[in-house]
Amino acid sequence: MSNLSHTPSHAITLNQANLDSLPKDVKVPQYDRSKLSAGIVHIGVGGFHRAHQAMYVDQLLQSPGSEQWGICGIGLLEANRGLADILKQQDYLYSLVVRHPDGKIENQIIGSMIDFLFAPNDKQSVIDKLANPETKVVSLTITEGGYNFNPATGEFDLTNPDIIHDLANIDTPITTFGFLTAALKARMENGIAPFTVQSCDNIQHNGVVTKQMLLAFIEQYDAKLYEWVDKKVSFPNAMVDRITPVTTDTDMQYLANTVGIIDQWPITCESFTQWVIEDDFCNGRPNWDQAGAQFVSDVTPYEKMKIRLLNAGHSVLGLLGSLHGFNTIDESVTDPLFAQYLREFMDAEVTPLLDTLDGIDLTDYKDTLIERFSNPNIKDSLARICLESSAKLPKFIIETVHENLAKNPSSPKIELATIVLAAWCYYSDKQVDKQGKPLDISDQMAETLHQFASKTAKDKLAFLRITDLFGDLANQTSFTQVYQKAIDAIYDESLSIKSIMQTALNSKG
Ligand code: CS2
Repeated sequence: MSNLSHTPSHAITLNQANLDSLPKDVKVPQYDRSKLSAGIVHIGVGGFHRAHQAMYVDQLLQSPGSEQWGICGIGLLEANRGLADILKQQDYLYSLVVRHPDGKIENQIIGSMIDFLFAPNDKQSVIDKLANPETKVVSLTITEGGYNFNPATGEFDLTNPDIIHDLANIDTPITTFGFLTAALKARMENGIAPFTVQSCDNIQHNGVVTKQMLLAFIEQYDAKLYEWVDKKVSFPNAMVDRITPVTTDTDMQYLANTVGIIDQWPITCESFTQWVIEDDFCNGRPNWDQAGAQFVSDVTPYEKMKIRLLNAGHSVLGLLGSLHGFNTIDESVTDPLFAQYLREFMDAEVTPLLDTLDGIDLTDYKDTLIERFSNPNIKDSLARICLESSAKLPKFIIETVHENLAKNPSSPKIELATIVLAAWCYYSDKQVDKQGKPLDISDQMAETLHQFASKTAKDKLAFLRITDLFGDLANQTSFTQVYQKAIDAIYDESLSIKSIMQTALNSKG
C-alpha cells in the first residue's frame, strides 16, 4: 500500500497502545489480546482472509473461552514483505470497513491476528510454528492457482520448478506443500498430533483437492509420512463468501480523514458474509458457528452453487464488461443488458445443473447476487475479477460448459458461456477493449494465452487448443459450432459487445 499524502492532525495511528483512544463509534476488540495464543496458522493473508476468517475469529474472541484460537499469519511470497512490515508496525491490527448497499458504513478493528511470519526471511521459524503442538488448524487462502494442479486433468504438477526445489530441499521450502510437509513430518516424528488443513479458496471440494495435492507431493517424498497424513490429517471442505475489493488509497484516506485512523492497509468489504464448513477437524476447532459460520456434514451443493453462480457471474461481467469498457462490477451490473445477460446465463445455463439445497431458494440466491454486485459502495474492479482467469475459468465456467455438453449433446445450453470464452480469447489476443483502450491483464499464463489467442485469425479454434484449460472442447463439434459463431461476432469490429449480447439474448426468445 502506498502512504497517505496528507495526514490529518486529529487522526490516530492504529496500534495496540492507541486502541482505547480511537473514535468511539469504531468497534474495537473487547478481549485481552495479550492472553491469546495462535491455535490457527494462516497461509495467504490477503484481503479476503482479513475480511472473512479473521473477522469470524475476532467475533468469536469477543466472548470468553476461545483464547487459544488467535491467528498467526504467514506470508510465503516475496510480495508479502510490505504487508509483513505494516502488520508489525500496527501490532497486527487492521481496520475493516464494512460497506452496506444503502450507504451505511461500519468500521471495526480486527484483533484476531497476533503474529505474522514472513517466510523468505526465516523459513525455519515458519516450519517450527506449523510444527508447534499449539497449532491445531492451518488454514489457506493461496488462490485457485496456488494448488498446483493441471486445470484439465486435476493432476498435481510435478514439473513446477518450485515443487522440484521443495522435494529436494524440504528444510528450506518455497511452496505451501513444502512447508506443510516439513511441518507434518516434524509432528509425526515428535509424536505430536497433526493439524487440520482448512482450505478457504474457491475450488469445489477444496478440502478433497488440498488433500489430493498434498498427498501427491508427499508420495514423492516419504512413504511413511504419506500413510500418516492420509490416515490422520483432516481436510474439511468449505464454501467461503464475502466480496472484498482491492484496497485503494481512497480507503486509507477515508479512514484518516473521515474516521480519524491512520491505517496503512485497511480492508473494505461488503456486508454480506457466509462460511459453510464440513465438521471434520482432527485436532479440535474453534466454535466458528458461534460467530455466524455454519457447520454441515456435506458442503458440496453449497460450493457448487457459489462457484458456478457468484464466481462465474463475476467472470461473465468481468470479461464482457472489460471489453465493453466498464471498470467495476457495479458499473457493469447496473447496465440493464448486462444484468439481463447475467441472469439468463445463471437461469438457463447454470441452475439446471445445481442440486437442490434444503433451506436455500435459488431464485432468492440469484436475486441477492445481483443486489450484492450492484452495491455502489463496493468498487470491485474488473481487473481484480479477471486477475488469474486461467486459474479461475476452468472451475467457474468451463466445467459448466462440459456438464451441459454431456447432459444434452444435441442442443446444449452453452451459448452465453461460450460468448464469454470467445471474449476471453479476444481479451488475451488483443489486450485492449473494443474501443482500443489497453487492458490491465495479470495472469501467470498470460504469455501462453496470448500466443494461442493470437492465432485465431488463421485458426478460429486456436485458443481452445490450450488443452490444459479447455480439455477436449476443440474436438466437440456441438461446442465448436457455437464457439466459431461467437468468435466471428467478437472479432467483428463493426459489432459492439452489447449488440452481440443482445443478439444472443434475442435468439433465446
Ligand atoms: C471473485 C471472488 O476472484 C474472483 O473472481 O469472484 O474473489 C469473489 O469476490 C469471492 O469469492 C466472493 O466470495
